[in-house]
Amino acid sequence: MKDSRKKVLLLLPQPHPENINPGLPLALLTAASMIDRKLFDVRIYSATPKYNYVKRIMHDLDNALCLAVGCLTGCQIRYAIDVIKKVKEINPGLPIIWGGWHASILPEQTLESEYADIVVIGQGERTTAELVERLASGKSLRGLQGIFFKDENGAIVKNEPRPFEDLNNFPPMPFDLVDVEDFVTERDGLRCIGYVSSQGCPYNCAFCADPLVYKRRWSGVNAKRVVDDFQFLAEKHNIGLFVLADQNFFIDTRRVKEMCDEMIRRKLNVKWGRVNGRSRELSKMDEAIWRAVKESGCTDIFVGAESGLQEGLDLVNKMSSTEETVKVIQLARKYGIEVAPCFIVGLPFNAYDNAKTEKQRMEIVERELNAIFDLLDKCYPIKDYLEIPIRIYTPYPGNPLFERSKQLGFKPPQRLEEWADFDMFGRNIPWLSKKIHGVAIQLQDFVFPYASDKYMLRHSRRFKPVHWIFHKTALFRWKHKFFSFPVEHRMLVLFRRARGKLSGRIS
Ligand code: B12
Ligand code: SF4
Repeated sequence: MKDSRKKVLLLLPQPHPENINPGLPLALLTAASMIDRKLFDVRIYSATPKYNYVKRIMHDLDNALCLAVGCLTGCQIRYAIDVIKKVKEINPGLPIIWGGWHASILPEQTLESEYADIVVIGQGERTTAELVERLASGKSLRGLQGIFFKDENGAIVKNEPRPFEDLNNFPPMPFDLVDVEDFVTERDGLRCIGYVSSQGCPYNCAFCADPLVYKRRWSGVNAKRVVDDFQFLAEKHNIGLFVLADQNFFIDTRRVKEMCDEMIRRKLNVKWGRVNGRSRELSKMDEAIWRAVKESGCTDIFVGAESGLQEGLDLVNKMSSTEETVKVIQLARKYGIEVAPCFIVGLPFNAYDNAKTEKQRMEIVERELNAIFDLLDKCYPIKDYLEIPIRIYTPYPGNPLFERSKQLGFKPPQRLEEWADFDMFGRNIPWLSKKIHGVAIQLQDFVFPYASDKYMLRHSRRFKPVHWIFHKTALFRWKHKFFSFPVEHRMLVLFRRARGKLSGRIS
């Protein structure tokens, strides 16, 4: 019998030209979790490589109620617009909903675009469910909390925000809406998948998008439910490693302990990791919790170290100290857990106000870099780190450092379409010279990964001799802090590009 239910189409587009896989679409699964599936045929499309999402959407357009897209700031927007253009050629009247990070931060500007009719702001679960019900019944969208929309005359209507809700009020993640197998990757010989156990963060770091979207609220799924999900995915899909997408996992340490204890009690033979934490919480965490974290299978923790300078931490309002970061790195090692300290370079320090020459600007970044190097050297040799993510500061819309960046000459995009071309990797920061940018990229892409023994173990199976040369040169560069003439890094970039083209990943 023909399914008479209207289709709700939810899309997570390709995030980046060189990254065609956004992973398990956790945001869409949660946003869809409260939609009544007796009434609606919910379909999730994700840009995973096995999946021709554009073709599938075009095929599924008949009897569709709406198309809803979720995007980060940056080029993912372009991929969303490409699909919307195609959809509009076939069904120009189909309501187009935007949700997720970018649209939540800039809802009005998003709606000013011809490619958006409705924006879901912040948490998507309840709002999306109510929205599709109203669209299906033809009821007005006025009064529906948590959305902005365009009315019949194209004027933007701003409804009241929806209060942040406890995640435990929502149903469990509806994994059956996707073929989980499509999103399983391999890491360290384990079948690996993404998972998220909390939302939001109570802190207010001046560079971060979280306070804008979640207004410093935080909620965590209760420990039992997290472990139930782990167990289900382990038993049904043979998942051995969960990569946690939580913004700040260690906020409620009691929940962490309960989760770990429950995993140990059930003898779940799985690992979990890449989990984000803040130096202050982690440096103060009870040793019994550290032990439980390790025993339950935690592999690695990502710590927002951000800067090696206290002045940098104060500028970003991190509310932690460099000493606390050092302590966490040492504590994690004590418990046999890898730790990846994440840094930002090119912060818009006050000193730039008086730095008139290139030389003066270089000195500011050099000081910043040297402080990072000192912090790392204080803990253990560079080859023993698992990963040192180092990113060039990029102003995300709406937060205090974004405003500060404008004072230093940063020109933000003014339209949704322009954000699609916005570089999320710091190439548009006016106070950073090309040379410094090159050093930061070299550290991020070449020196830190290749200097690490663990990275080598993980990645050099097929290209051992080449990687060995890279390893030695990265260690040499680190030892002498010599980052000029980055020949090997250039070779690596060319090599990757060629491989990407051969495999069809890069066009
Ligand atoms: C997985 C992930 C990725 C994936 C891709 C994910 C994707 N959406 O395509 C990859 C690894 C590719 C990635 C890359 C990057 N990411 Co990222 N990423 C994440 C991460 C860890 C998890 C996203 C997620 O699934 N969350 C879980 C869901 C449940 O939460 P949620 O997204 O908030 O969704 C809720 C609502 O927002 C809403 N919602 C979300 N989507 C939709 C869609 C619809 C239709 C509706 C109705 C509602 C809705 O409902 C959901 C349930 O309440 C987040 C951090 C985080 N915890 O969210 C960062 C995060 C989204 N990433 C971020 C950044 C900065 C990046 C990078 C720039 C990092 C870098 N420098 O390398 C790159 C570049 C991306 C680009 N555009 O060029 C920022 C976003 C900043 C911004 N303004 O967009 C975040 C918030 C991290 C941070 N605090 O800085 N990322
Ligand atoms: S602690 Fe992390 S998630 Fe929270 S505001 Fe700071 S950077 Fe953002």
